[in-house]
Amino acid sequence: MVEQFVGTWKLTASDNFDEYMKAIGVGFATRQMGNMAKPNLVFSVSDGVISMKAQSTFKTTEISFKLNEEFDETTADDRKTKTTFTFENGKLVQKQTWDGKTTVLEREIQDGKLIAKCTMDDVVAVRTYEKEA
Ligand code: DKA
Repeated sequence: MVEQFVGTWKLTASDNFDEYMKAIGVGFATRQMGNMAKPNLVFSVSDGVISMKAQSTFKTTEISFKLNEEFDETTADDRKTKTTFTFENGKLVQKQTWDGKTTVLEREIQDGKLIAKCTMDDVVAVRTYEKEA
């Protein structure tokens, strides 16, 4: 159920994120901002439309989408991607393709925390979010 993601989540840990950003082609200056940012992730669901807002001092992005339907996304690092979300085995899976490349971001709830696993080729970053009271 995607409803389990609904709420506001705060980044509390980030592992290998700089390497992930390098792997997707993010330049040095933007990586510094990305490494420092402690985003809030805000999920809501209404009438089958899921909204995901990532708020930080660096940038705020918001996307709204339906599962299994491709849409155009502009990412925080300004990639223009074709993006599709699916829900598989309890994981919300975001597939982004651009310039012949593909990255996958899998989000799931584990022990009450939202875990985001970001994969680009053989590079994996894991980011942990905890729910705001
Ligand atoms: C997450 O949900 C993963 C966010 C991935 C963003 C990649 C681009 C960042 C550029 C600053 O935590």
